[in-house]
Amino acid sequence: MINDLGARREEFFAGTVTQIDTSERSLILLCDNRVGLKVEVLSPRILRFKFTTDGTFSREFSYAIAPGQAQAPTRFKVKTLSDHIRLTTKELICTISKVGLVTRILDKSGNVLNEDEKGFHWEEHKEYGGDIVKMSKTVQAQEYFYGLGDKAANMNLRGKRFENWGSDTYGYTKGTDPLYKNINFYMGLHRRQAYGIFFDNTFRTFFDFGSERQEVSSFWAQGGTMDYYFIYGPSLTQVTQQYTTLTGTPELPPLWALGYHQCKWSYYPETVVKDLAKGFRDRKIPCDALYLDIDYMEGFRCFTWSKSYFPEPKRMVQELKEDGFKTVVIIDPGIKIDHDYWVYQEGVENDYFCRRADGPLYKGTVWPGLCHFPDFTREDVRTWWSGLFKGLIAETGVKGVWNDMNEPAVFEIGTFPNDVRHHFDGEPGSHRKAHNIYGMQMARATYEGVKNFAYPDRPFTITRSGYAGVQRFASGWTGDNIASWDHLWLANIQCQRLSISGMSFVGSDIGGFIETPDGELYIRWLQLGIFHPFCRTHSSGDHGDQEPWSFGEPYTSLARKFIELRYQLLPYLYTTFWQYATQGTPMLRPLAFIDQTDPECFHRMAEFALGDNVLVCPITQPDVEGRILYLPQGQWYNFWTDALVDGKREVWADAPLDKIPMFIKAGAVLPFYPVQQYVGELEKPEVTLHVYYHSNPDACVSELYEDGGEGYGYAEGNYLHKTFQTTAAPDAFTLTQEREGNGQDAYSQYKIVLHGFMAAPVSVTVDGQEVTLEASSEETVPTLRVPAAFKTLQLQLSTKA
Ligand code: MIG
Repeated sequence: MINDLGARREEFFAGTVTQIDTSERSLILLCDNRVGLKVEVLSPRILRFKFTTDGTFSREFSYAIAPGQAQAPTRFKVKTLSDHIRLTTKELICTISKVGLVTRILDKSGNVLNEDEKGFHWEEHKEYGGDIVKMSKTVQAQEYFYGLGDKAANMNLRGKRFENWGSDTYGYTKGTDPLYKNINFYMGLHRRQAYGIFFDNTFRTFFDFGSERQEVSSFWAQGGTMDYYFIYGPSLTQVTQQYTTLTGTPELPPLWALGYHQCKWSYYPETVVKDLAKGFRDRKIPCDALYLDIDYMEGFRCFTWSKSYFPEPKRMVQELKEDGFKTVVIIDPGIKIDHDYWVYQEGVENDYFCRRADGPLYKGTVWPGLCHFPDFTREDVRTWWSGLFKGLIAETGVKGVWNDMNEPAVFEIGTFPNDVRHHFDGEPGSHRKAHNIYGMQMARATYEGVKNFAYPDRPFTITRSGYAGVQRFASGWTGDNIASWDHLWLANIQCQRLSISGMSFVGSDIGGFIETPDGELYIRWLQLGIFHPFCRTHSSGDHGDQEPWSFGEPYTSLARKFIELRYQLLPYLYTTFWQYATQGTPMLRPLAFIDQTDPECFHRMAEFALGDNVLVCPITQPDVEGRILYLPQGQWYNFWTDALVDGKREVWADAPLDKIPMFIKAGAVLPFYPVQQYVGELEKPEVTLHVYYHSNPDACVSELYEDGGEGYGYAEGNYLHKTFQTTAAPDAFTLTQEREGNGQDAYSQYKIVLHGFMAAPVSVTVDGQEVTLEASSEETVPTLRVPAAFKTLQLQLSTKA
């Protein structure tokens, strides 16, 4: 294989198996040339393959894998045959050749899911030592590839090569690679079955999906160990779920974090921030969070405040809070070399900063000028960093922290030189090994600090860089994009891809960071952004204003309309987040995740679902009145018109500038809040259940998860998980509710709005009691109110069979 070092070099392969051992969880094979393979059986569907080239397996340590993953051992059988060894679990068959350790994984019916081409091989890294570890696999017939985090490429990765080496890619475009995040996880889909591969290696890694040779996919790293997990679905959603529970899920965010956020580089001084806040409230445009970018600091010194711009930060933050705004501040890893600066002093005194190979502290130039950088791969350094947030969070009242520049980015030379040393939590190494996890460990330290000082409130953090598993510690954004239609298209793909790669709490800089959108582009972007779990307008600020009202009418009213829709969708978004937090289910779902049996869905990328019941397709072109999109199988209601549309075909959706193509699954129950200017403005917001008719006798299931939206009461059972089922019979329609959890309803009644019913029902009973429909001139669809604890709502229909 021609590797990234550009030359053909000598490659080595496994020899012949001479020793076979099994333990409770693993099969261990050793070859005559000291190459070894440990196959660990994590579950009937998850196998881990870890190789050695010298007879000893590296220590069991991973930044990616969430702690507490150890489960009861899984039963498996091992059989030695003439030329191979066969391991079987309840779901999988894995064969490993005795010569060369070439593996093949099949489902229990014998269909090949994944097979090695050459399998494991390596070459020596002549310059740095260690192995360049490689794996090659056969591309299956009609195989599609997905995943890999933030890649700015088509949804299907086939035919392309990618690199993971976190980079500050200001103004990237489609095709720029690598980007900010390093998520070594991809999925393959063929013969309607999906599997995933997570390559847990922190060195610079590469993934080739038939780019170098059409029939071969491969992945390799410039050091470390060939250590990968094979995850069998069979559905794509199950693959992401298993990967995400392996590498962890975030805790539930405070509900306000799902509101609308406003950011710019930078809002200062205080009067500007106050005017901004007033701008939202005066215009009645909902907003929950305002951001302070690097200019809030004194000379870009982290954990300080500019005395001239923000003389009394605590008072300002408190005043913003009284108006419903949460303050989020940026933090960078670079600590200014300044002998009079306490953070610098503490770092030097305790030797917390990274050093060069030959001993001196590493110096790099970023915003503050020359800086040292904490070694976040040391526990004591992380603890110190966490403690630094006391002032911002506990004393000043800041509610969230935004981790930037943590690839790590350094002016002029890009990142740290390779020789910079890192502790790597007990296995010291160079920046080559630590680069890709540096940002994640910064995010981790920040998260722990914010969480500690925010308690009993919930923490909120964001990060630009990260490695697999970073989702446990922070939400993310897609970095320095551009105010262009191409970038709006990209934002859609990148957020979906991050979501299926285990990181759902993501969004893009709405409107674009670099340059300024016109009103039309801004509104089209916002229309997409309200469906992203993280919803923030951000801009570099040096070209023009980018507030929802910066473009004048009709744009201001349109911005308000869509931000209001975001606030109405909050109970649905929160439920979708809860599914992600508890089951690893991606919040944004490409069509391939919705129907794995329909090949048309495999390459579609503009359309996506948010959660179980909402399908969206953004407009990413100027001056259009709508677009063609593909609706997956089933029946869908156009959200704007309530028209019922059959899926599994292309449809035209009208979408002048005041609409985005948006469809609701027939049979769904969609919970809405009333519009609020910020989360918590209404003490007891009434939930409206939008019920969408379907004529199916099989139940359609929708969920609603609710808790305090803040604090940890849910851990004590103070939540309500409601399951709604809708079923149809001739002349009748039933909605049932089941409730689990000890929480209290924040409201006594639901408002129920009936969509898609040909006529108002002739009678309605709620738990046996007849109720009347509300006669309201405002409502164009039948509406009623029912007690929040209702069990069965029975609608008698006369006209619709
Ligand atoms: O070198 O803090 O991606 O969101 O506004 C630029 C200033 C540093 C890059 C971030 C961007 C942020 C900006 N930062």
